Amino acid sequence: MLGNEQQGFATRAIHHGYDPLDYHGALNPPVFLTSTYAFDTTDTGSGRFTGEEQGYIYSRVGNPTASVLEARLAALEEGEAGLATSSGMGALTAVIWTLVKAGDEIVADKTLYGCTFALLHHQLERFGVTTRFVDMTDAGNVAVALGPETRLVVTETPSNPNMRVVDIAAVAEVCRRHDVLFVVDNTYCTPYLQRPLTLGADIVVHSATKYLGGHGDLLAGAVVSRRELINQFRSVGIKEMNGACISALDSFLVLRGLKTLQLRMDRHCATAEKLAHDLEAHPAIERVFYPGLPDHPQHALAKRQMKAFGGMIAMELKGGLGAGRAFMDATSLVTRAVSLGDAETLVQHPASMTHSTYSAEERNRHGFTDGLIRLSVGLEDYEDIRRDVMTALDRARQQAVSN
Ligand code: 7XF
Repeated sequence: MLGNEQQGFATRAIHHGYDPLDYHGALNPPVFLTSTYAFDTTDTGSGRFTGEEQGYIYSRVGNPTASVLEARLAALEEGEAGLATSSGMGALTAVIWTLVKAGDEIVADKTLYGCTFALLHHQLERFGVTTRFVDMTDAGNVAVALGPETRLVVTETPSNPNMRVVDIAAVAEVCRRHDVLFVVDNTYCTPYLQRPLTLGADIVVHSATKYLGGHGDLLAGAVVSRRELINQFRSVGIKEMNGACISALDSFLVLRGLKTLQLRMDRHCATAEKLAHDLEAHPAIERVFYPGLPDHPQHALAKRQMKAFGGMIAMELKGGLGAGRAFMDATSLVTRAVSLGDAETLVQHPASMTHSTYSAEERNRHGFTDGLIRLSVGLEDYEDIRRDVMTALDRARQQAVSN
């Protein structure tokens, strides 16, 4: 990591990359609401375009408020440089479109957020880029799937929605041996719980819409990697391809969210872990998917790889889809909504919502059921969350018994 390595995570999340004394003592970074930047001479302008001169050109390529966020995210992920984007999908497409060409292959884990799956499986195929999906909970499967045309390996861990955990160090080692870049979507964990670059990954992507922003009031994304790659993602992926630059206002809001990231994550994790145990004991539940539970298949790996087990829980009710839908309709405090990482506890049904980009056959092949329900555990009082969830489970069970 560059600079400030002696400072702790919370300190970096609050301070890194900004000195108030540079801006009239303003405690918070100014929001630079400007699309373009004046050049003092023609030479300055053309020099900035060739890269001989440092400085801003146009806010699609860089903005001073976004720069503070980018430096801060790089410091938190322990990477050389960062790029902030308008959404998580903007971050993913900036990375992938910069690095692949027709004829290339990608190897990806078999469970990914629905639109990441759709991008890899449905959209990139139209441009001659094919993806092989493998079960990355066994790193050996990655080695088998890699071919001469493979450019990228892509995973999320824990995976959205079913909480499988991938061994980042083991997959990174396979990628390194084959000279293939390894991309990890760290949205579920945030750099507070897991830092993929320190485990050997090459590129980290985020949906900053989630825990990093933390308040359900913005869309944003981010990439952290080596400076050379970040420069390419900015000048090709964002500048010439997807145009998914972050706005100064959203940069400010993510910076504001980061100040409490550690506090919020500690609370999300503590509440989710307690709730996962309580859910397991409820008679309406068939199975709870949470890496903090001792019977989770990758519990030992999660303990090693993550600082805590995160705020996301997936579960399958007895009675499958019907019971799951009855449960969702019976909650009152818990809000029916997609997205995650907000202060509010959210519940959603992946098969018909976030992962409806998979066909029923694909959901089956990729390993998640139509009955799966996903909870994003919020920051409300534990007892209030527990009571609402347990009452809704009781109601779903009564309905299943009476049908
Ligand atoms: O473009 P976005 O900021 O919405 O981020 C896309 C994205 C990327 N990676 C992961 C692991 C994600 O979960 C997401 C967005 N997921 C939301 C969800 O699962 O609820 C999207 C709501 S449809």
